[in-house]
Amino acid sequence: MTITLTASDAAVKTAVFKCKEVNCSGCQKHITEAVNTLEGIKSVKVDLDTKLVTVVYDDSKTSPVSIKAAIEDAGYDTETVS
Ligand SMILES: [Cu+2]
Repeated sequence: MTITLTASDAAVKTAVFKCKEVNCSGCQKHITEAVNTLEGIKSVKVDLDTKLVTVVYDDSKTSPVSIKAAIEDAGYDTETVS
C-alpha cells in the first residue's frame, strides 16, 4: 500500500487544548464558533468529559497560538496540551 501525501494534506495538523471551564453544550457551541471564525479550521471538537478541545487546522493558514487566542477571547482559560 502506498500513502501519498498531497501538499494540502501535509499542512493539516491537529492541536489539542484543555479548557477547564467547559461544562455545558453552551460552552461547546461558544468555543466551536469562536475557533471557526479563524481561517483554515477543518474541524473543532469540544469534549465535555475530558474538557479537551481538538482542532484540526491548516498549518499554512493559522497556528495553535491563534487558536488558543480565539478560545481565550471567547472567555475561556486555555492550556495547550499538544
Ligand atoms: Cu457552559
